Amino acid sequence: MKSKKDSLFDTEMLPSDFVFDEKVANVFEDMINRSVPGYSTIISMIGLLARQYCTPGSNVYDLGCSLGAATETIRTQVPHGDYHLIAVDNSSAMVEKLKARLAPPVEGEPEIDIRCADLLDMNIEQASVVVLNFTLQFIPLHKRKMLINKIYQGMRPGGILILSEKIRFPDEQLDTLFVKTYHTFKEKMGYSKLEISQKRSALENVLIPESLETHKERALEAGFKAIDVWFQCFNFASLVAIK
Ligand code: GEK
Repeated sequence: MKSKKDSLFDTEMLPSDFVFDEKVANVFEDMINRSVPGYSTIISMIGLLARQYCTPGSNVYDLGCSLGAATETIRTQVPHGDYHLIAVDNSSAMVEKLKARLAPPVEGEPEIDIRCADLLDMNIEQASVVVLNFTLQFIPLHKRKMLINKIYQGMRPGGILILSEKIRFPDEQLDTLFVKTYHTFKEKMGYSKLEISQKRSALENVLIPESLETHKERALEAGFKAIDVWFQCFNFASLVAIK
């Protein structure tokens, strides 16, 4: 079913923090496609990456799966069905919607193990592919190191972590340039100045971006052998880290 149009912030409202509730789940597909430059490209490429890295008998995790876009692309792209695909989100509205809209697996594809849980409490084990597609940015800063360490510990050697994030730039001038350009992008995608500014305020305490350097250092400290950016558009980037 096609997502409804996101007009959640189009009338003046009292400031409050953004939450992933039913109202957001109902418009999520439209919201993320019009708010994250390159989102659909990133989703397709996650499929191509998973295809190469998903090993027989392993677990594949989509952490903060929302409506399961990454999960679905993995399921269709990985050429064998010998793996366990786990999609996790702590928003019950997202999980219910995902369960309702998910097509049953075609022959040879695995069932999807959908869980409504806090990813911080999840056991990660025998993972060949772990996806954090615009999720880490919502995890409190002081818990991020512990999470990346846990993911690393739960991965098979040679496994891949795909980490997509909104990023900030240490250079103030560049940061301003990218944020401004991003807001122009949102206007081009049909959002008004009021919608852009109200959404920005709602996300201020909830979505905390970090620099690429911070993400890279944290992954290397956890033990990952290599990490680099494979996609970037303004202040949005996706990285791969190899164990
Ligand atoms: C996609 N990956 O379409 N535990 C589990 N889920 C969480 C937690 C947590 N602690 N914190 C936030 N979430 C998706 C898009 S959206 C990105 C991810 C965005 C979930 C939250 O409920 C939401 O569904 C998701 O992380 C972030 O490929 O909205 O910008």
